[in-house]
Amino acid sequence: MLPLSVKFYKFMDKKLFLGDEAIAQAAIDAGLSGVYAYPGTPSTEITEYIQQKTSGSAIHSRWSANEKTAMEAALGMSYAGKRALCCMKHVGLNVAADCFMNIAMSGIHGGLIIVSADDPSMHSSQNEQDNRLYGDFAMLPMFEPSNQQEAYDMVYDGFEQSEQSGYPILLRITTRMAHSRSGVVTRPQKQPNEMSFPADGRQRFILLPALARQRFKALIEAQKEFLSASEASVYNRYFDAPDKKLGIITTGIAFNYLSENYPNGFDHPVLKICQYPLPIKLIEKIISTCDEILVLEEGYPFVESKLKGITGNGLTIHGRLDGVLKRDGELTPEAVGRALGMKIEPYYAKPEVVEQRPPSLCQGCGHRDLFDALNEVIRDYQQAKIFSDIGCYTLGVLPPFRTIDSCIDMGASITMAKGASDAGLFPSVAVIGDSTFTHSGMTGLLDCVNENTNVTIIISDNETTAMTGGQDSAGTGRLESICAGIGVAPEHIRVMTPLKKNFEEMKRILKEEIDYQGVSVVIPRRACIQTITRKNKVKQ
Ligand SMILES: Cc1ncc(C[n+]2csc(CCOP(=O)(O)OP(=O)(O)O)c2C)c(N)n1
Ligand code: SF4
Repeated sequence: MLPLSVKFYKFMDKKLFLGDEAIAQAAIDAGLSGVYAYPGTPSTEITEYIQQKTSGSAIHSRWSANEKTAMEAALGMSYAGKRALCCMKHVGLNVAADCFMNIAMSGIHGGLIIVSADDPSMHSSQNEQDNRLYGDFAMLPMFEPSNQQEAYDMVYDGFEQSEQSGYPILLRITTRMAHSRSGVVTRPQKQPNEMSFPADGRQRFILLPALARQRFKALIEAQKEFLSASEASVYNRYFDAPDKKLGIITTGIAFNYLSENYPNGFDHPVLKICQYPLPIKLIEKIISTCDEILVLEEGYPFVESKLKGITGNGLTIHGRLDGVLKRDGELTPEAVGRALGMKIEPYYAKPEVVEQRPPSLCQGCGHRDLFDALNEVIRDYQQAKIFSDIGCYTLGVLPPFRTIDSCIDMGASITMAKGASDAGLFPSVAVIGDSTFTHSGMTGLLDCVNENTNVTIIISDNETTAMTGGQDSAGTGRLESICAGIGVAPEHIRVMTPLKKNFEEMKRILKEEIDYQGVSVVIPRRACIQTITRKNKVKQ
């Protein structure tokens, strides 16, 4: 049965929210004490919204250095009894995975919701991993909203559910949920929790083997409770319909896409899943009622694979694994319609004048001047390789620059340059941005310093996190002292201003440091012109 408030939603005032904003507003309304996050599309707007709406209040909302520090700080706030939200893009959960897997062991005290914003189709990511697998791996309860109102309700009620169960909740959204708008009814503002500490803190938060073994047993025991909550959840619903030749299981936003194809009601029974672990009884109901099953889910064939385990080989299951839907990429209402055998006309044909426009560095960007100078310098070295990182400067792969040779994950530029140098490569050069350097480049630099590796590390410092929209960068104003603190010789920390007029000086510095047999750091520093323009507009 739907909660009473849901029935009255249509009569109430609605606010038009992005999925990200609905999550943020719900957290504020639920008595949030702090959001901890590192920017990453499509999750960034959650924290930005909280920063905007709660500026000057006691709610913590400053960006963290990376996703792991964010999650650990959120856990600390929860330990002190307060409600915390922790947000990241999907690959961020890889960085925070050590903490995430172990929070499942310790549990929480104040309510903790962890948002993973996944990016199927890789609109702005290097992979399309589906973090429901992480939730399942950690054996934690998960929510996956089918619309913005559900996203709001899941967060608003989720803090309390998290406190009652003693475990965090993973809220998994995808790009379209994060970045599309719909009407949301908000609920009354709650007061933040007072500070308090877990009565059994030392039994839970010290994961020494003897205690951790107990905690793992407790986590296994808690699965029954998570399952009953999921079976009884208002977010998991069975819709009966006459044609039982096919039963359709949807997860998250796929329910929305299915509904678009059936404006007058479903022909086939539908099981909508938006809370995990999988509601086994509801699944048994649909598989025992229908001849065949179609699974519609955004991301990996997560439910589809599990279903094969539940049903054995007896039942025909369609989805991403048998090719009825594409194995990769986002779902769309059209793809869902086609999977159901409907004739789908494209809603909007692409006008002929529209051409593919590859992204490029902005005119006047400091990264451009760096690449121009670096290209000229490395021309003299036959073997030179440039290991890059993730940020605007990754566009240095495109013409006219074609400078970089790699881009794997945040921080990998420095460590890959190190490994290649260890293998005998010279010159081995890393290009990394200031925000990425403080996110996860610093530890790699320490490895280089400890072994006096022959690498040249270029920290292209535009004093912001430009690629995700110009958020503050954790090391602004302190990069030289950070590098010196890690142990780079001060005379090999070279700062320059990437401007055309300094071209010859830039080339000279780069060549000197490439030729130096040891660790050198070059910092081309000039503020991102887009971030400056945006900040100036806000000031006006
Ligand atoms: C683990 C992880 N977290 C977040 C992101 C999203 N992201 C990509 S690059 C980047 C930072 C870019 O800042 P910086 O290195 O300073 O380079 P800039 O874009 O400013 O040139 C972020 C946050 C990501 N790709 N991976
Ligand atoms: S947003 Fe800033 S850093 Fe990125 S390309 Fe444009 S000017 Fe350069």
